[in-house]
Amino acid sequence: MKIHEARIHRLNDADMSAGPILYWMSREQRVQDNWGLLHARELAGEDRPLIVLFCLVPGFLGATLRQDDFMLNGLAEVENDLAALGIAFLLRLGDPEEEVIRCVLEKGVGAVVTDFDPLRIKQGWQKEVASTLRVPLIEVDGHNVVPARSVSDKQEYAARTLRPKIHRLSSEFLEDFPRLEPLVCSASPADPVDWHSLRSSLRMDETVSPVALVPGESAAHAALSAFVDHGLHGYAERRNDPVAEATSRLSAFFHFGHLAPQRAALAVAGSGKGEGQAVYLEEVIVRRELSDNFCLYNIRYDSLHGAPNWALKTLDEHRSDPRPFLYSHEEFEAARTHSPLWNAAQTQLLRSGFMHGYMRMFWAKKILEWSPDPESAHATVVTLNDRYQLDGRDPNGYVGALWSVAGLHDRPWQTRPIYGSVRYMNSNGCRRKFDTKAYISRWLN
Ligand code: FO1
Repeated sequence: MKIHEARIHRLNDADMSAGPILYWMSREQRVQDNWGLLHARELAGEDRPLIVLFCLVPGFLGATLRQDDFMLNGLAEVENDLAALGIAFLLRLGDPEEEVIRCVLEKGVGAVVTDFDPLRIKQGWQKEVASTLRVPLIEVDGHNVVPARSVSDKQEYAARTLRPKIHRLSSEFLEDFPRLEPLVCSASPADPVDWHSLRSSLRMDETVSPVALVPGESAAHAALSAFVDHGLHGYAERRNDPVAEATSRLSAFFHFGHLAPQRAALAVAGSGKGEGQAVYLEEVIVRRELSDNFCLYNIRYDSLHGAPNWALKTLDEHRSDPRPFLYSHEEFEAARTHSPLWNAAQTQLLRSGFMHGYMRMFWAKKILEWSPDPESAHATVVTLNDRYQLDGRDPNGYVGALWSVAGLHDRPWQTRPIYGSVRYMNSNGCRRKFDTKAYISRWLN
């Protein structure tokens, strides 16, 4: 079955040669609903082996035991599911630029397929590999319903400018996935990964403990069906209520690729549950694709200077406004501020690796208000988000940080101290939305 051409993007112009097809798995760590793996399977056809390679980079962008544990457990499930289809799974420790080339030479690989990922680190790996390889390196967008490279060729200003482009194309791209077929021509079975010795060899930062959420493709599908069955109706009202915990909590499964956002969109679109559907589809398609669009076209996506000029100007004009409260990075990290509500949010983050979307905005905006300057505020938001969120180091997180601190994809509001015309939020706003007392006692006692 041919996958949609627009999902495929050649990263070099080498010709395919004989030998196995290699799928270099990175962002989409799942077996089914994976356009990159489906394309690699299509290239393998009936007469070539197909090998899947994951390059494990210890301490990737500051990842701790929390994220690594979640990811490794998910990869163990990938190894099992691939074996059942006669597809070898290799895991190599170290620099992907070297490991991919080594694997290609070792196995006599004829072509390599890998995942689209707008993050600078991934683009760098792929560029390096594409220029060294003598065989094709083919990028497939397995993360977006409408491929990021097709939906727009520039940084979009806001959801309202991207939404019509997505709506126009979604009927063409919101298609169901074919099942991944077992391999006909299996490679010699690879030795199973020795997960135990791998873990002991990794210098994982154990100061951030694993979380209760069960990782992996099957747990992700269970979470999706639970959300569609119970979380969708009333989603429109309750999605901003952190006590109701009404959100889909699928973000960690999307981040590690255990679940395709397209699968979630298909399940929700097909659920027939009217009111929550439209709101959720806006988030899982438009908002998520807006984040990939921003990171793809703005290399300063993880810096304050990736923010729109109007916001940088207004924050600069208010740089020397008095700060009634000031906290250091360590005080924020330890949830030691004067605000019980803010401390409850930070405690939820420290303990559960998750913070509800609405609280994330309040939490980040207060860091802007209580930091010495916008640059250090933004750095604190990104550092804490990436260290403690299970879904940190993700385009969604970088966009969320800049939306909260510096008005990205938002508009100017009435001016006030410190914020300038960046949107203000406070605990009264939270109190209007949900039972803040219940939330505080849930996390502070
Ligand atoms: N991707 C990889 O290809 N190799 C890794 O070792 C790796 C580790 C990792 C740890 C934490 C984390 O949050 C993400 C990690 N990723 C890794 C990237 C992840 O797979 C996603 O592709 C991106 O972070 C999302 O753009």
